[in-house]
Amino acid sequence: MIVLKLGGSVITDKERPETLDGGSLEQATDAVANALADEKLVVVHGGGSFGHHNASEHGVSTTEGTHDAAALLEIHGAMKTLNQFVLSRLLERDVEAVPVHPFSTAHRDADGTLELPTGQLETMLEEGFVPVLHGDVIAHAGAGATIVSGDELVAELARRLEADRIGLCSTVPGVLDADDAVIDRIRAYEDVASVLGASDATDVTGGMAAKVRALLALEAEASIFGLEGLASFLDGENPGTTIE
Ligand code: IP8
Repeated sequence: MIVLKLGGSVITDKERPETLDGGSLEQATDAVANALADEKLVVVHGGGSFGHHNASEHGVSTTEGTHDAAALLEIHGAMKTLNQFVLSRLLERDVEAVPVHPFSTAHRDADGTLELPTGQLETMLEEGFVPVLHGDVIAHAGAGATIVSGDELVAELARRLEADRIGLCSTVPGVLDADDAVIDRIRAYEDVASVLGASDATDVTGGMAAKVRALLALEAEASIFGLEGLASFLDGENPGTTIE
């Protein structure tokens, strides 16, 4: 079972609001379509130029919530629009992709813990579907609703679905060292603290340090790679950086 994140910056044009990077999205969905044989796959995508600007306009983040339903619908609506684009590109390639919107399924407890039920995902996978989730807004006890990032969903899904492999398709070819060379393997955060910054604990929205920390905490191995590594990852190889 594979959990794959398609980074928002990979599939959208970050310079222009609500604009796809059509070529990259096609390349990514081609790789998914070519790889799928008997493998169970869950796809999660980020927001890129969708969702983030609406969220910052309304002051909503992973910790700052809102009770303004209109603001939530705007953020959620932007993410659903992107989700629809991803789904349609997958369907065009005969991937049986179906949407799962975290707003309707997940929530946070008062301490911020993400509660993400997976019964429907397990049934979808058993029935041969490819669930496609996305970063979203979710109800948050005591705070209205806050953002859940794609990275956070990936980590939680990997845990709950006991994923065998986790892949993060990013705009960089892996975790880079001080000379911009791809680091092959990371076994502990100390291995990379000097390049990623030792005091990055506040970065909860998806900086590389936060990604590495979250992935190190998981049972399964994870890979961070660029779009050019996606096909080989789905083929069972370890492109980019492997996080043990
Ligand atoms: O791009 C963002 O998800 P991410 C979700 O994975 C939003 O951080 C802004 C609604």
